[in-house]
Amino acid sequence: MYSGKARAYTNIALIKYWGKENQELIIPMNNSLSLTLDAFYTETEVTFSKELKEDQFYLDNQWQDSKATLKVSRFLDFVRSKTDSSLRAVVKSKNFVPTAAGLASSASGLAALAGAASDALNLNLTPEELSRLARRGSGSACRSIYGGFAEWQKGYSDETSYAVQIPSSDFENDLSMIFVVVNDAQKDISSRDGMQRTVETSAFYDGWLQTVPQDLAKAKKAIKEKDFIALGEVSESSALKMHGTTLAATPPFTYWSAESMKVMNLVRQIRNGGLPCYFTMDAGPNVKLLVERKNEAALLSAMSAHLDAKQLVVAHAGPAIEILSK
Ligand code: 2P0
Repeated sequence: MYSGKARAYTNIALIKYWGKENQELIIPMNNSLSLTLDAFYTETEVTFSKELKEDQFYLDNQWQDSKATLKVSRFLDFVRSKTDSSLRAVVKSKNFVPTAAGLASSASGLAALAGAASDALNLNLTPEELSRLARRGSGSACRSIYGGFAEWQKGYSDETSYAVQIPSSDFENDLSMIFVVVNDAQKDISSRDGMQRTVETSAFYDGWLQTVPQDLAKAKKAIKEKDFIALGEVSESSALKMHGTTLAATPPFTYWSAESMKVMNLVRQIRNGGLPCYFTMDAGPNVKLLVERKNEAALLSAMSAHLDAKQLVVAHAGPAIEILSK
């Protein structure tokens, strides 16, 4: 028996990843930049054993059927292909998500799986190698190998596409991210399908790609100079442009709901009232707010006037992946 365990924290992109150059290898069309958070994480234990005939997957102590196990099993096939092992595994994952938030993350899930599986088989990977491995499970997972700010450098091949740490002089500890949960229902279009449809059909996709390098440069400069407003502005702009591409896809789609737009308008109103705060959104209707930690309480109080306190979940910068078994 070979066992390994890891805990990985989710990350939220400030400069978004949206679209693949190579779907099989998960090489993205553009670099992205993220903040790893403390509030949502996944703990995963992987045990390879010759007693097993097939891979088994338990999520939050619930046995998962073959459909749910497929993504895990495909990832393990990839890990097995890198070693001499053909052993099947039991995978036990737990998602730690604040009550009622209803948010699960493929970033933390696949990063934890990569960490646990490589630990079980004693692969002794460097952070870059682990990031490359996590990338094969889910693109955004490659950024969850690091705490604080990370940049996924798109590269041009399996060997050259991985995330790196962005030096920040602890700027991430000056920040808070507030999740505004507007709907925890299953999304209609997965991010994987949504980004592919956009790459193939959106009239706005080239425009999106053209602006990414300058946005990335602005974000890195803002981090270096600890310039919250510059970081907030470019993050909000990156999210809006990414979501703009979906409207010009065929068939068109959007992840926004009426409630998401209400929250975005509220953020603009609060900002115009003098409190610096910005929003970002991913492949679902929930909105994430970026605010300086010193203004976290003020923003929470302003938002609570319009929303149920249960809809608001606060997160701060989180650590790198942790290997727990040794
Ligand atoms: C991101 N998203 O940068 C972007 C912004 C959603 C919107 O990465 O197909 O689960 O497994 O590589 O990483 C979500 O997509 O997709 C995502 P795959 P993934 O965070």
